[in-house]
Amino acid sequence: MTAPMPTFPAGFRWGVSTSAYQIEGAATADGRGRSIWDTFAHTPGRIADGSTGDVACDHYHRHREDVALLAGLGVSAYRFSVAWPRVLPTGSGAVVPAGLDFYERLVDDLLAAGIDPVATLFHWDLPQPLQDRGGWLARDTASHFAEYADAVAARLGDRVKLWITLNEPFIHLSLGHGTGAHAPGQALLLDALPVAHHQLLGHGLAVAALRARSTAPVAIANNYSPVVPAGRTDADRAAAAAYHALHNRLCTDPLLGRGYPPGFDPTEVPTGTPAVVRDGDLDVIAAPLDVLGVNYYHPSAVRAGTPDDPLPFELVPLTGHPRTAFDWPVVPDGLRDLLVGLRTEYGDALPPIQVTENGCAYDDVPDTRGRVHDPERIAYLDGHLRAVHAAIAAGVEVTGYFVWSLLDNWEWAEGFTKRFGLTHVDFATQRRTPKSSYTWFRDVVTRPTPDQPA
Ligand code: PNW
Repeated sequence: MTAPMPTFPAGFRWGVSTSAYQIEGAATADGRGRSIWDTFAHTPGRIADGSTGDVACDHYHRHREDVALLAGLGVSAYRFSVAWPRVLPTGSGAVVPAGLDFYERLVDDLLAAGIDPVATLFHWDLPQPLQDRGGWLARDTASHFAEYADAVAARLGDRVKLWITLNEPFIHLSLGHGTGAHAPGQALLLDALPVAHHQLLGHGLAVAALRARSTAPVAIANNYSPVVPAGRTDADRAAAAAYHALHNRLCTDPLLGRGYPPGFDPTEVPTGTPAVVRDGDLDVIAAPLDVLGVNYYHPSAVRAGTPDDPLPFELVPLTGHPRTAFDWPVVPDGLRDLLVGLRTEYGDALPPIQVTENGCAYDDVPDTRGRVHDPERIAYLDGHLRAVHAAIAAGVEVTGYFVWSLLDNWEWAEGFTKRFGLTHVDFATQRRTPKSSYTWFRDVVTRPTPDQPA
């Protein structure tokens, strides 16, 4: 780390992120219903190490210890998600107060520690009974999501400081319903596009529900991946444009009032069933956002597909960069290019941005004295923070940055094999050990800024 880290604007929000199914455990506590991830994880062959999130980091029973880790880190915000099946075990109908009690304790402990609670409402754990009625392929799921948002805001609307409706609707579409690598395990390719529309419709309806109960700002967290053509041919460039439209524009263009990108418009999905996109839907979806959440991990390289490929592109490894334990390329400048690119693409329609996830997996192991050294993670975060600063210097309004993740946790289809935490977790004992990246990030976020003397 060469030059000192540049200074961020006064009031910049520093945080870390987690999600419910990845850390909470307590899968049957206090009336929690089942989600599609319980079903998926308990299906043999779906998870790399055969594990489930039944216990995960046991955060449900250890949230005090985890709030103390947050306080020790010095962050001003914590992004967590609320498990829909804890609040509404069947997805709709009667609220289980005990489920909300847990989040109320968490939020109150955060506030007492001076940490802003940032609550995500849907981080992929759809109640299984809603999946049994069609899940996000069914239009009704959008209105059930708004009912759930109303129930959470009725309890926490006076204390949550930022709402995030959906986490990464594109990844939930593509991995959950396009390829089937994630729950609910459907491999529908582009026939899954109604899942995007119904999630975004649910988002728009939830925005209205949240605003009726809470004065806190409202956001959505999208995953973005700058797309690089694998070769110099026109066909590869066209494939890159197509993948950009799908990954980066499908869930951003309609939110910012532009409708769906050509080629991936759910209106065009051939069916004999009622129209997916109905009159007025696009207005609901384009409800003004206070913040755009940007989750960034890595760029994507694509080449043209062969004529019999079902999709107009093929993803290939992006070479020439260091790689994480997930085999994802480490490209810090991709984050600057992405942020500047959003500004260029959407201009004044772009709300202020907060980077709601950024981080990396490495095979972190405690040394003989129990300490965990993760210099690769420090280098990753250092590079990406400089990229955020460069984007701010170039005129992009970025008002916060959250590391994924506070804790090593249950990494979806990878089970416990991928460690993203600033804090090491021994899953056999639940012992938490802050890594050297935790200390490094603490030093970054607690530095005095010119406008905020120590
Ligand atoms: C995000 N990809 O998921 C999620 O929001 C987190 O829950 C997750 O733990 C984190 O990133 C790390 O994976 C992604 O294939 C899953 O590019 C897959 C991709 C990107 C993000």
